[in-house]
Formats: sequence, structure tokens, C-alpha cells
Amino acid sequence: PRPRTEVAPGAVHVPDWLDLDSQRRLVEACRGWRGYRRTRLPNGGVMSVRTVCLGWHWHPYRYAKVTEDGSPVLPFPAWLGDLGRRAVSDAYGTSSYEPDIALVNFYDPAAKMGQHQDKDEASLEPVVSLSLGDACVFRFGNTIDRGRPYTDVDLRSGDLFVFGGESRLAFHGVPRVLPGTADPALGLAGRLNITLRVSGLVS
Ligand code: MD3
Ligand code: FE
Repeated sequence: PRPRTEVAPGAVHVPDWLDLDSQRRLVEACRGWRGYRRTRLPNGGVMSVRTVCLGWHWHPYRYAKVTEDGSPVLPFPAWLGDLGRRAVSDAYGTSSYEPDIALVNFYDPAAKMGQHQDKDEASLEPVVSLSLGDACVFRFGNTIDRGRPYTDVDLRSGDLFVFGGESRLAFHGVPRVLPGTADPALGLAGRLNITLRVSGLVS
């Protein structure tokens, strides 16, 4: 088995956290959430991942209760909060975690995500990341800039990663997906990543 590792203080990787049945159920839930879009950045760029948001809609670089076209944001389901609490409890041994945002990213074989920090949440509570489908190279960096030092970690389907404490503001990204690495039994071509977050906002 791939061992659980603390990549940096507060950054805990728990390989194979979700069994195949739980992964299948999560993939089905992701298919049910409609409205995946490539986010347009203020600098004119367009992200290569397709994203749908639950609870709060992420516009670079803020959260809102409506999407770009003015439609309401999909609700954040209570069961996803329960899953997030179990994740933080298994990674850290604490259990008072109340996420109210999920960002679901779909990666086709060519999609990637540049090194960035997640600073749009008003709370520094941990981020929970769940990976499904194709594996990827995940780059976990430092808190100063996009460059070295960083650590590359393979994230595979079923893996849990929790980013809190000193790691909450670390630069990170996905330089590439490893196409064709998903278990065919999952029925997913490409990669899905679900992150759970605490907005620190009140609607
Ligand atoms: C470290 N997603 O949605 S998950 C993102 O695989 C994002 O889709 C990537 O980066 C993905 O913002 C990476 C791992 C991750 C997520 C959030 C973090 C690492 C993090 C927040 C703080 C520090
Ligand atoms: Fe991020």
C-alpha cells in the first residue's frame, strides 16, 4: 500500500482513502452537477479545467451567491460536509470542520492548472481535496513564490489530501494529467478533483 505522508506541516496525503464504490458514487454525483465551465481570467486567459461550484460561485478572485449569468449557485449538500469532516478527522484527528464550498474541477487529458495560492476564502480552515479518475502530477510548492522548492506527488483516484495550518497558503498546481491511468471500472475518462472549503462568508 502507498503510505500516508505529511508532505509539509499541515499537508497530509492519504492514498486510497475512498474505496471503488465510494469513488463511483462521487463520480455519479459529479455527473449530476450541471454547468461545468472554463473560467475566464481577468488577464484574458481561460483556464483549461472545467469547473462547477457548489455553495458559493468562484469568480477570480472572489466568491458570490450567483453565477456569471445571474442564476443561483447549486446547493452545497449536507452529505458532502459529512464527508469533509471524516476527511479532516482521518487526516488530522480533529472533527470541527464545516465546509460550505465545493469546487469540482474536470481535467481532460490536456488540462492543467498553473501554480497558484487559494486566498479568496475569508477563512484559513483547511482545504480537503479528493481525486477521481486519471492520476495527475500534483506540485506542492512553498508559500513565497511559484518556483522551487516544490515537491511533485502523484495523485490517484481515491486519494485524499488535506491542506491546513502552514500549508494552507502554499503555492500548488497540476502540471499534467496522466491519461489512461483511471480504473476502467470507474467509467471516467479524465480526472475530477473535488475541493471542500470554508468560505468564512455569510449569505
Ligand atoms: C493547497 N485544485 O481547485 S487539489 C484548486 O487538483 C486546485 O484540481 C487542484 O488547486 C486540482 O484550487 C489541486 C489540491 C489543493 C487544493 C487546494 C489547496 C491543494 C491546496 C489549497 C491550499 C493549499
Ligand atoms: Fe488551488
